[in-house]
Amino acid sequence: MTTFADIRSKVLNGERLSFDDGLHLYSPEVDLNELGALANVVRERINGNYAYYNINTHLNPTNVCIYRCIFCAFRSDLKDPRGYLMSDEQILERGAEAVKNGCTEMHIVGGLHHKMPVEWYFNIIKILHEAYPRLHLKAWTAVEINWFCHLTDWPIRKVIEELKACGLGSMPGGGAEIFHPEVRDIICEHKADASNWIEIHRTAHELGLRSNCTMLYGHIEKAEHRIDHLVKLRELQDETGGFQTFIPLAFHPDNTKLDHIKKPSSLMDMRTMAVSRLMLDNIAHMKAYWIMLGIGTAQAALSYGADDIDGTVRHELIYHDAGAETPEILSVDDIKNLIVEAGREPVERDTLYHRVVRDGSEWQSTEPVAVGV
Ligand code: V47
Ligand code: SF4
Repeated sequence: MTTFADIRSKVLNGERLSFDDGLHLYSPEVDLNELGALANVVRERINGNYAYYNINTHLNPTNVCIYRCIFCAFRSDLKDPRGYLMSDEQILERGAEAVKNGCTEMHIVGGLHHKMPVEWYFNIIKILHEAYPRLHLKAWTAVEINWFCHLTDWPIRKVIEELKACGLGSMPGGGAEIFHPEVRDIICEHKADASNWIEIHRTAHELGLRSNCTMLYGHIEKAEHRIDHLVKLRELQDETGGFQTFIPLAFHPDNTKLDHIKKPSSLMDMRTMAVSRLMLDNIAHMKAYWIMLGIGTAQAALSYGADDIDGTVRHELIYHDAGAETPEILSVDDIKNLIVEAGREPVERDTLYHRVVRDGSEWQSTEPVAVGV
């Protein structure tokens, strides 16, 4: 029978936790503060006292989506007046705004539009990269890549190679949701399944792209589904080492088909961050996405396993459509202050975790941030 004391000694000796250990960490008999303190040991072993942030912006070129994930408040039907599709001019304006505001990264994801050909998605990367070559384009989740394979009939490798040639810099971690089919078949039955999602990230890593990974929790899944998900991510990371950051995403129910479910409590958010830090012993960074957690919980999470707070985040829609009450943007000073208030040292990073040094409106990426994973 697993005990917390056994788990603590494993972690302190640098041993890997098993599926059953992970499950035990979700049981109410494990004290949250003790769990957080253990996750904090690992967090500080890997990232010291640093807490990373970046200066970034989001672009969601369309919200029209052929899929109907039941947790999603962002999507729109083709004929719904809420539906939008951005023009090339609007997209380039967003690029100009990002560069003017000192952004180093643009995070691009959106719906799978019923009518738009694959060239439209590729062209977004191409025109932004041509106009703003220093802006890192972290774009298209595995779900979108899977859709591009469907539209072109090309293998995953060719789709990613073409996107790289257009200027793709890395891939965000969205679309992972919960891998286990008992949950996935209910919440997003049509989209890329677990093996597709994993194969796409494996191929991206083989082609030299880094990517992130996520888990959407706090809806219909149980602890065993969450641990299964984390173990699957850990296995791929053992193979490729290509994941940079894990982002646990708390479900926001407003305006979704699951609006009868209460959003997870802050205590659940903290527990999930800590369990993730302990299970994912081979992923360097854990992100407390402040937009989704709220600022207070994100600050506290910096002592429960998290070492990254994402960025200034302009134009976020996915969480705000689903009822997030956080501001739509934070200034760089706000971000730095919230990190300092949490007792950590703020470090601006670029998407690939190089330290960013600024001099007025100029910026340079310098050495990789120190990581002990
Ligand atoms: O895949 C959608 C989630 C994801 C809701 O890679 C929802 O750096 C909660 O992946 N409540 C997209 N979650 C966002 C994402 C992300 C965010 C920040 C940084 C990075 C990164 C990636 O958002 C989707 C889905 O899991 N999502 N609707 C909702 N109502
Ligand atoms: Fe479409 Fe993504 Fe929303 Fe699913 S989560 S309905 S794929 S926009």
